[in-house]
Amino acid sequence: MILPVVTYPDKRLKERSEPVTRFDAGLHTFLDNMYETMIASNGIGLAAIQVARPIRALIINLADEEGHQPKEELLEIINPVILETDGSTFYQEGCLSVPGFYEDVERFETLTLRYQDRHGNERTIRAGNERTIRADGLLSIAIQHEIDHLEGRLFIEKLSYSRRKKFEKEYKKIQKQKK
Ligand code: QAP
Ligand code: CO
Repeated sequence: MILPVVTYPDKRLKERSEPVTRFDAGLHTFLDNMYETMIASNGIGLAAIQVARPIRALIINLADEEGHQPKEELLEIINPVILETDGSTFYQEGCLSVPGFYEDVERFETLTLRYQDRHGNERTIRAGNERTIRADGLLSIAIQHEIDHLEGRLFIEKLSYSRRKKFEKEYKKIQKQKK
């Protein structure tokens, strides 16, 4: 089922999401619906709050070199915790909740992440543990972007004052064109 995507300036996007405690069929159906919604909207990442559910769940499905997005590559990340970060990098980000606007944002270059899968599987951290990701490149950026959603933060809040003003102006224009 495709769910409606909450868009800026909807106040719900500022909400802090709560930890997932039940890894049941209801969660699995919801994650499946998130995936369907993300693909239908041409997205590569989606946090639960973007479809109006304030829970600490996000999905990421990056495209490969051929531009394909195989479902086998889908990452379902529940209750994530960033353990380590390193470096800094810029990338022109977008967001399904801020349609039509893209701007350069600074992020950590690499990070180590601990999270749970849809079954709640999580283990103590050891090198090479399958529930710990060492992410770089676009995956690292996508993880940081989506975890920000869990804290009620949008990428546009990371822009400088002047770029933020430019955004507000452009976004109004984009919104008008849609009507
Ligand atoms: C977050 O973003 C992200 O404006 C995912 O009209 C951003 O999927 C991950 C999208 C940067 C890594 C790097 C945006 C689709 C999709 C739009 C998205 C639009 C249609 C954004
Ligand atoms: Co987003």
